Amino acid sequence: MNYDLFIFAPCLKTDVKKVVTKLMMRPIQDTFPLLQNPKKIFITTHHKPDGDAIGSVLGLYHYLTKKGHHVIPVSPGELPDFLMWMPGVEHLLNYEAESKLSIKALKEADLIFCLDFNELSRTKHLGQVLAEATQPKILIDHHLKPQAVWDYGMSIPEKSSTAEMVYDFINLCGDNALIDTDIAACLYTGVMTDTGSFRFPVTSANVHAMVSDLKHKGLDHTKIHEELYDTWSINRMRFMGYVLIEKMEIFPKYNAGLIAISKKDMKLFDVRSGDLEGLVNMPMSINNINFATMITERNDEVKLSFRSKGDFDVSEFARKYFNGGGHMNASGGTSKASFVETISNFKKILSDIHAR
Ligand SMILES: [Mn+2]
Repeated sequence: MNYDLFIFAPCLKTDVKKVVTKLMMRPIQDTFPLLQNPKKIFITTHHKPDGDAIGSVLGLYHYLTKKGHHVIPVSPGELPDFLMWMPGVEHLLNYEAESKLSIKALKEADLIFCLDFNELSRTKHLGQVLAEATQPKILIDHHLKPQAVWDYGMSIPEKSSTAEMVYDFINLCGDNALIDTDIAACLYTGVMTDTGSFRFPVTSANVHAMVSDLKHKGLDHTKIHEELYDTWSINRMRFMGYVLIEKMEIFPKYNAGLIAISKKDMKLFDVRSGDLEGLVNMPMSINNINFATMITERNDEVKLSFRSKGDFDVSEFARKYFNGGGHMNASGGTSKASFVETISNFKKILSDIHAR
């Protein structure tokens, strides 16, 4: 493993009001002295958590608990059903449903771990509470361009997943031997879902070496794959068929595909936002399509997800046009315009880009 990756160029923290800049985000190794004796540790992740978010949180939860710490894992909101099997999921607090308990845990915590996001706003309502918390904040994340609010951390966009980075963190701590089947299941879920089952370019030799190690520790990968991908409801499958026939537009000239789903569509099939997982990728299974977008109507905003193949940077695209960000080949954003307006805005941008 190349530990050089863990040595950081210091990044600047800018306090806009006071125009004070200070050096920060010390390397994760600097947290080791803080973890020498039992601590109260709050772990959280992004809103609408996915397999990597919950896999990382629970993987780290099991590890730090084994080390004798008192750990409270908190999700900013509800979990999708396909993650409800995960070991330790019963210990997770849901900030939206259990905000008092979550805030109490945060106030009592000595340390705060933030996993799989790098802007506080990604935790939605929890963001303000986190911003006000004065305890050391530790970042483990692989998204581009982190906000400068963390005291310690690893921010490595080249990493496949936050789960891979939690694995690296455990190894850095010299605790590879503590990885058991629960930790292995959590970390495998994160790395498998974030690499599209080991097909995306971020799937490095290190990822396969990690999985090999997890297999040696008793990982049952078939069971995990079935839990994640073979537990659809009948409605979800029929909804997928409906979307592909009625709601997908392909623009061969632009090598692009668009799926747009309204609240009405979802109601029609009684599906929830977790059931949309993976749908954005579908257009990219079509020959010559290398840019896919999904626009979904939510209660308070319109959400956009972007995927690409090759060197079209969708994190830049999301940042430039839709107040978003993410990774080079997978990103997301939002729009304050209506659902219908957002669709036409998007199409306009698509044709403008190609007119240039
Ligand atoms: Mn991730």
